[in-house]
Amino acid sequence: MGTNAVKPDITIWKHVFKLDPDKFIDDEALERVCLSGTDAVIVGGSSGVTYDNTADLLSRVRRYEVPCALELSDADAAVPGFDLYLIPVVLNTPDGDWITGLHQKALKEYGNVLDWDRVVPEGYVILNPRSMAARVSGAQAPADARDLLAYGMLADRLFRMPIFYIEYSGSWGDMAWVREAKTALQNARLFYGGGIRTPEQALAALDAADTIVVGNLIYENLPLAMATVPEERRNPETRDNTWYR
Ligand code: 1GP
Repeated sequence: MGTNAVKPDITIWKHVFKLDPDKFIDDEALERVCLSGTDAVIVGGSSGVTYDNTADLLSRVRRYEVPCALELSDADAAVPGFDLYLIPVVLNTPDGDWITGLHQKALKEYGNVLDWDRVVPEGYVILNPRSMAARVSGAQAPADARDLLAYGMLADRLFRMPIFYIEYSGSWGDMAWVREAKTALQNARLFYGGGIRTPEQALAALDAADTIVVGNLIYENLPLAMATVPEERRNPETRDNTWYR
């Protein structure tokens, strides 16, 4: 399970699929995801993620050329060989464990063996209070769009994080809020994830954010999930894959 020689460039990602190692996906469905034209596959989940189910999913995704990133929320599941390691820092929780605590503990153990060139911090704001991510991290949803915008400033201007991730996991978000938050960003890329269930929602989210993340729909309705990939990427004739490796 080698890492791709070329580091994927997150600044050109428009669409990514997020696969949960704790959920079953058969080989045929996985092949469709990996050949869909999506810019990358992110492996990650909020519960039931283990070293073994993460390593298993990586080895299966590795049959294809699509870049594969691990969104790491538990150091025990730090499997080597991913192209990138996305590290969520939850900006809207009072629980320091999810901001620096768990990260410091993980670095104490693995800091010396990390390929820092492939580590990408994500400034995360979790807006769906019923999501597993919110419950696990104790995230407190922003009260209004200006609250969210200030978190964007925190990620982009203060912490200089390359990704500001608006996470509505499991529910469709407020695109007016997303659009407003984007105005705070100078360098960070705005990721939006949550409740994308139709191609129309994918387009609306892409209009507000830089990169959209589609998760649950893969498991609920695969043909619809395929239809969320931007048209120019879906067609192998028009797709530019030169950056894949
Ligand atoms: C979850 O942002 C992703 O981490 C995508 O959300 O599963 O609701 O598509 P959905």
